[in-house]
Amino acid sequence: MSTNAALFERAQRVIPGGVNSPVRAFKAVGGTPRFIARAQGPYIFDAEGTRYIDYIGSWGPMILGHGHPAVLDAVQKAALEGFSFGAPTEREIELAEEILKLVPSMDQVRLVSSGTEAAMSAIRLARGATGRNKIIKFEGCYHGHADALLVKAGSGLATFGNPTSAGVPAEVVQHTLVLEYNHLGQLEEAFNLHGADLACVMIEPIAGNMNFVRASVPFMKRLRELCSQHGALLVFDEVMTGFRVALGSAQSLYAKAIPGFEPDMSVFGKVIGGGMPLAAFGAKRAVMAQLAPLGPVYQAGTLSGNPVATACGLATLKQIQKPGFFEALSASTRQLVDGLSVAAREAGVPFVGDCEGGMFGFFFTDALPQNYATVMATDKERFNRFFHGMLDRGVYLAPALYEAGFVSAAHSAEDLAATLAAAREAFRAL
Ligand code: HOZ
Repeated sequence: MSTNAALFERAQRVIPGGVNSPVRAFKAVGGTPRFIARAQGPYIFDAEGTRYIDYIGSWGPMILGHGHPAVLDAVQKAALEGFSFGAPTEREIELAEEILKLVPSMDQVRLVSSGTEAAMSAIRLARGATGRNKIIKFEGCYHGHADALLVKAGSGLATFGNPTSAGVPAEVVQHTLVLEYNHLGQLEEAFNLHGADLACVMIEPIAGNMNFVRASVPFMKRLRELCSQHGALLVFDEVMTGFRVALGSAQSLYAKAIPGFEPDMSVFGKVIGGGMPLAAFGAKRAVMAQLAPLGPVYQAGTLSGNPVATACGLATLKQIQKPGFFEALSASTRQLVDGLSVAAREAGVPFVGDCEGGMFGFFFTDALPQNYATVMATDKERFNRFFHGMLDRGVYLAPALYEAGFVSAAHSAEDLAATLAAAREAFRAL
């Protein structure tokens, strides 16, 4: 049997850093990444045969847990019919219909293969539809790794962003303005200065890439107003939150708090593919009509709407619509976050957590952070020691403090109790 350490060494010889996506390398927390051999329900098993209760769920897609029988059945049937045709299928229509039924802000949706591709295409469409170039994003919100979105704040609101990655020319991000999340003053000022040139504002309504931070209702309300006043499209990146925080996604939560609220465009991934490479972006018909082959905005993909991926996504979406699904998932997630908070308090550890639907986050600090800077000011060393304490006790949390966590419908009361027992020990050991 190969050990995780031996596999990591072997992987590093042939794959940069030994991983195909950086956070998997455990660089933030140190130690050896676990190489996963298989998964079932709420558990993953590494190459050494060790079982972990999984709170990553492939970074969100596995809302039903691993290997759900109905999903497996759909995928197996689809695979027998063919892996990829590069031609339209009826299943793509079914998946699009299902998504649109649950997200009334969109009339049409285009299926693609990854969240990065969906966000990148949404920006291009927003620019094509408005005839404007400038975009706003928020510090700490991650929208995949398209060049224009790998950007941090410039020196002021009149200056645009700086690339956060080598290989991204400054000219490519010269139209991207980066603002502080939840900062109303900056938002007003940015629209005053650039409103007439803005194609769109892209936002994670609940940011899942700086752990778990909600956009406040007043902030979202004002953002909606400003976008409407200035003719900029409000783009919701729901790759993480879509069909994960509520059946209607995060936008349904804001619509409850802000009468008539809806984004102009939405980006989805993760849950809609059920663990297969599938993502989507959608908007009202007039905007989507700008997209090729109808309109001048080009976008395409050999594996877009892949028949096996659409079968997986469709079967997953069917399950999450069963009566009581989100109530039960939300209750489990709430129980986890509340239980962790109690355990931390008993151990005298400053700790705060939040959750919505099946998505959660926690921080080693006293008050919930509202933006990237306050997330980064939380206690990283404590987080790292807690992460390893939990891993050693069979609980697999995200290996970086700036990532959200995910609970699945397969996590039982016993799994949650075992997690909290491990947490009590891990907090005491901090
Ligand atoms: N984009 C994910 C972090 N928010 C990482 C995905 C992965 O490593 O699978």
